[in-house]
Amino acid sequence: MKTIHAEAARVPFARQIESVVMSTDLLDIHTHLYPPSFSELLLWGVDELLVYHYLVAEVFRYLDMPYEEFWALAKTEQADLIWKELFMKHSPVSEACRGVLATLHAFGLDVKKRDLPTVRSWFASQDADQHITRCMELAGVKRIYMTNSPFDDLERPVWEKGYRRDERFQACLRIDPLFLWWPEAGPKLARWGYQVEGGPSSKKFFGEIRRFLADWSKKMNAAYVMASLPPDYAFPAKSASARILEQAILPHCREHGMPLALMPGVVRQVNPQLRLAGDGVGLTNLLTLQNLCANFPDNKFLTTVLARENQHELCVLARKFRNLHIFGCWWFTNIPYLIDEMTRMRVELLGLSFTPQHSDARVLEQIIYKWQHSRRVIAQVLVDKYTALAQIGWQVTPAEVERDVKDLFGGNFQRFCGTQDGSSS
Ligand code: FIX
Ligand code: ZN
Repeated sequence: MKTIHAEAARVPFARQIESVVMSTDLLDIHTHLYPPSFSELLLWGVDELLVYHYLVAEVFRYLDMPYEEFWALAKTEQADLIWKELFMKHSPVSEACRGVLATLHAFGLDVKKRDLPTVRSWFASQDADQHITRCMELAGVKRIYMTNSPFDDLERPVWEKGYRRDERFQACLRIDPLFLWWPEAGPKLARWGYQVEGGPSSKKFFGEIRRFLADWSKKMNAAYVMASLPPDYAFPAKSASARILEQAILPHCREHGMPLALMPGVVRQVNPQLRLAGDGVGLTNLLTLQNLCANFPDNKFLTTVLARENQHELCVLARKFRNLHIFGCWWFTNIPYLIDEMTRMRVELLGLSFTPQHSDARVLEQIIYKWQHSRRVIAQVLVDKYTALAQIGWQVTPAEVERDVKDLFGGNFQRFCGTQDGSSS
């Protein structure tokens, strides 16, 4: 009898929640997208969608051609091959394949025709700038957070020339080389005029790295500093990298009130022949993050971890440290099956005090499918949780649902960062 009553209450209630989750505008707090002023760094269109590194990894499950032969093909030829193998010769059921079709479908393109040339010409007729706005509208994205690396030789000149801000985009300072590849980053900093030649034992060293971080944070007006880390990254440690973190990066973040986004768990280039598609995943030792949160309570850590097996421990850490904000279902975990599992686990352990998703889009139009798919899963989790409350007599009001969803879709993140409008200014 009770179950029937709960089910009856569920239907209109569920629709209302779903519609709030599907339509609330959000902040996409980590992507690899750029405004048009970064010219070729902004990737968009069906060929880019098809040669996305997620699909490159998948197509090699079927291809037996040598890797080099694939890389020697022109982009359209690679896209043709991926289309043929992953969409025509097999049904496109993987999340990345389904994502391409969901995106085309959202533009009103008729995917059942399986007509790649027509799709190509439709994209060719789009104006990049207007297309960005349209994609953001379709995805319900208010602002796109970029990944901006001064170490990237294509990107750095754009900043140095003077980038005219595009309100749709927010910069974030990416500094992986400082963490991991000091032998590579050091000579570069020296070349750019920072006096780091003496190494960690010289008096100026850490101050000069801080000067580098301050210069670039300012130039970019960056919302946060970020880096991905290998699973075994250790802190505290005697390594140069751990000392740079303690004596330059963390003080910089404290001084400027910037969170440090740490993304551990990636094992770079487990198969270098796959190039960008060749990175893997490993189980992270989260003691490093625990040490950081415990020893630096005045620093704020934004974290997403790559391995599924780390997700529970990460939630428990977030229960212990309020200077830790969990975000997103990153990369290999950005599949509905795991988004569902992770979001339920997070809600059950943390309530609503996290940011459930980011898109990590590398190709503009991906924001459409990544958000559409994630929103559906998040909606279902919320429906279940609010229904469970209704069954014990607690009815959330429509205004409360809207409040909760806004928090999940950017409000929590902004509060954690200490910004009201999602920018660092
Ligand atoms: O390190 C990162 O920010 C990763 O998200 C990317 O490098 C990765 O290649 C990716 O696109 C994952 O979605
Ligand atoms: Zn990323």
